[in-house]
Amino acid sequence: MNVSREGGRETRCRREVPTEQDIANEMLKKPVYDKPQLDLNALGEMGRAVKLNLVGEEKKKEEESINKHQINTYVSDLVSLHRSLPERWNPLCKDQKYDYRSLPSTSVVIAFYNEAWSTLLRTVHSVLETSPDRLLREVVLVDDYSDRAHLKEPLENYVSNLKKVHLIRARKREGLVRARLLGASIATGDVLTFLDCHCECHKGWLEPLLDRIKEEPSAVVCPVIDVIDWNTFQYLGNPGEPQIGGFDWRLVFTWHSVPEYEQQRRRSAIDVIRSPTMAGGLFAVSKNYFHYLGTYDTGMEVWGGENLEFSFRIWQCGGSLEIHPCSHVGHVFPKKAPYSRSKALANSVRAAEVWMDDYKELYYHRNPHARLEAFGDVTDRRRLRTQLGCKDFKWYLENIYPDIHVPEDSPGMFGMLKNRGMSSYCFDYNPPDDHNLVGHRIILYPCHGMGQNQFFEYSNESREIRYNTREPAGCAVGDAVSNYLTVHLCRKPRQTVPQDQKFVLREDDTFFHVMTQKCVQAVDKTDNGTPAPALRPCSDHANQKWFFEERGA
Ligand code: UD2
Ligand code: MN
Repeated sequence: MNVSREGGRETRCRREVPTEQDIANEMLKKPVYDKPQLDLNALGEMGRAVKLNLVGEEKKKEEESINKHQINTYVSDLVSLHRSLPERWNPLCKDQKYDYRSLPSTSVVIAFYNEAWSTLLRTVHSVLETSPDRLLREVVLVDDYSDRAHLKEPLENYVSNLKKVHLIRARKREGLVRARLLGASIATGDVLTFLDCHCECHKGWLEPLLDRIKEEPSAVVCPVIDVIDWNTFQYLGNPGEPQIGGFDWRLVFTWHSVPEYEQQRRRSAIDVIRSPTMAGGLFAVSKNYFHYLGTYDTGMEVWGGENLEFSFRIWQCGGSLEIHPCSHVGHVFPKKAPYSRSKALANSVRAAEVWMDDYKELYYHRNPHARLEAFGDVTDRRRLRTQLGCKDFKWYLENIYPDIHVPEDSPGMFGMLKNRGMSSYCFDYNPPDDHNLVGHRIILYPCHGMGQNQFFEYSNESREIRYNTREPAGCAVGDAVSNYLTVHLCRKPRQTVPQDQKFVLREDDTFFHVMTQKCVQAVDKTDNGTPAPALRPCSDHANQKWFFEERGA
């Protein structure tokens, strides 16, 4: 440290003189390519939103691009393939020092299907411009049998001019699982790092992942996934603390805040965060460990389910799944799915059949049609589970995901909630989206037998009517003012049931609401015209008699 004297006072000069070690380290950090000079006037630079206010022909072109890719590729094409991003990591991450000489090397594997030119190549350039040359063995691009012209010769020519980038092609549509494995099969690095084909890596994203795997080879480590807006390409980042992954009983992946017990386990704000599940697309894993764990279930087609399957397997078979708060990668979440994902159901069933033991029933109850899905042969995957001596799903729930609400599903007390009077109508709850789960009215809707929004469960013990297909679980509340039923978050385990959530299912099949001393009645003519269950003085009326039915007749 430099010390200078000024008028007798000692002032410490903040700037440290770099040591030889620092200079050597800087050299080791050098990326494969340097980012070109920053042009702050360029569209979307530093992750800013692009707003164009187009009219006429150009507006039409923009709309076409959105219809084609479900991403505004008109805007994406105008943004530099080399743009810089705003800093989104915890400032402490900056001070982390890595021993570059001993970090494992990695291959980045990117499978793509019919991806737009600029989103794909921005991913590639971003990897090359943020990954230390010393650590990156190669980028493997796997074309999963795309049929768009720009991904043929033009792509081949373009990448042939890039250092360390290999392009291989599947001979038929493999789906993301087998496409990724195809890429992994030619990867030479110690660690496999998988990315989706519409990502942008934040400065310093790679080192934390590799450092953690060096320390713990059985850790599978995900970056924090920052959001890139599909329309403006604004780098939105991730508000506040990173979130962890969970799932609900439809086997849909969900995000959650980091639970208290995990905050306490961590030694610092930049320590890894254990996560019950991963979103799926972005993670690093030691190649050896990936093989030990049985890579992926190659019986999974196209899209979906593989992320939960791999998450269960990692934890149940002795590994750990973690999110590193110092590793940030942006991902463009499209407006909606850009291609058919019809195989997702069979993939989820495979995951349930291999890893969930009897808990798979909770899934089937909420998705009766999943029970009928042809999911192929899982003998090999079950054998793998035995060979690796993996723990059971009960252990996983209790130890890795203790916050999930495990439904009781006692016989005759779950399924469609039907009415004797309005006999073709069922309880139905349809929250607008998963971020907006509670506070809406329960309605009556023609019974469809598909589970999901019409799946309810009654607990004899706590006297709650639960809507627990999604996570966190919801409970019916009788509103004393409006007399309608809404859904609120259920109390936490061990907390007492609020009075307005207590419904006694009596011998005569009525639901008696304890707080208002009224009964739940199927009402056809409501204030907004939609039939709904409502609280009315108890009577003998058939519209006050309810029963559960597991599946549509
Ligand atoms: C998420 C994951 C994704 C995957 C999926 C579940 C993130 C950010 N994304 O959905 O990686 O785990 O959940 O399956 O965690 N692809 C192929 N062949 C196909 C279909 C897809 O190569 O038949 C590629 C695709 O071009 C992309 C990657 O696989 O690079 C993932 O597909 P996605 O981006 O459509 O999935 P996403 O992000 O909606
Ligand atoms: Mn994606």
